[in-house]
Amino acid sequence: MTNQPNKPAFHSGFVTIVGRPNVGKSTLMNAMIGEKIAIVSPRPQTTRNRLMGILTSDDSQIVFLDTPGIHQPRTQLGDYMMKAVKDALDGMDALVVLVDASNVTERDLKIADEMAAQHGPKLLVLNKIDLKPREALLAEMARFNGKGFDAIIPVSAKTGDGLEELKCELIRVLPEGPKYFPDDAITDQPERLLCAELIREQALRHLRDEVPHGIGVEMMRIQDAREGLTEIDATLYCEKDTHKGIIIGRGGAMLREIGTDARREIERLLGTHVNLKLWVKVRPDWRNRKEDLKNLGYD
Ligand SMILES: Nc1nc2c(ncn2[C@@H]2O[C@H](COP(=O)(O)OP(=O)(O)OP(=O)(O)O)[C@@H](O)[C@H]2O)c(=O)[nH]1
Ligand SMILES: [Mg+2]
Repeated sequence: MTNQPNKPAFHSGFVTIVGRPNVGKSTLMNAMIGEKIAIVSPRPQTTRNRLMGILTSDDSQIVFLDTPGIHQPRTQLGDYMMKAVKDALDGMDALVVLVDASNVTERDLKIADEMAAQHGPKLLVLNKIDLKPREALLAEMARFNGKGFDAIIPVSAKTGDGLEELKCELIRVLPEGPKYFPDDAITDQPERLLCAELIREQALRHLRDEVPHGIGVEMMRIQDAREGLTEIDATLYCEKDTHKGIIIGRGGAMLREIGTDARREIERLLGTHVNLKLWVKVRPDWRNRKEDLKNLGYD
């Protein structure tokens, strides 16, 4: 191979994003990639798996790993989620600890302390600065001084403020390395999982109280029916008969709304028309049942 002395070094690596539930980890990853890879909702514990988002430029490839929000698990699903966090910390090249600048808690400080033990470069990123007056931001940033972070970076995943700085900083701390994925790859998630997540996202958006936490989506069938049309059958799991009634709604109105909005999102993803059929099934305590967890991809 010929030497190319003027070619700048290529930097690459895996960047794990961790933090409390709801601080905006998934929103941040989506904003960095410029595509919707992870679903987002105002409810805590939206993300249940380790999700990958790949950002490739001329001189770098940043592979983000979005993770479930760190919490005290109370179900086997919760245990699975916390294991997903642990696994994503294994072998990473850099760590982003994300906090909500408009609501920094003792828990965030504790997570920041715990993460100090991790090897490699660590960035503390304060998200949602669009919600925080500039003057008050400095004081929040100062709370993370002396905890061993290589940088403390304020951003808004919503407005895009600070994201370019974050990208530059990540490229700076990532090692020289190969292009792990092809230029056009943005995630490693299979289509059927992305579709199931888009259905769950609409269920999270439309449902209230404790119902959303007990929702799981099983893809029963996804099939190219003919040119430009995909047929999808999916089952929404819930934990109680009363929840099933709420999900279906009066005369089926709620399930129709969830289905219509999910179909629109899936059509955008697949670029085809979609015929989406949804069923609702009660599976008491599925979040503690191995077989059910496996069917939903949480294994
Ligand atoms: N105002 C504002 N809201 C944001 C920002 N980033 C995320 N949000 C909102 O915060 C909520 C949570 O966002 P998610 O991205 O789902 O948070 P998460 O950390 O992935 O949450 P879990 O998956 O539950 O751990 C959503 O309602 C987002 O729209 C931001 O920069 N500014
Ligand atoms: Mg998330």
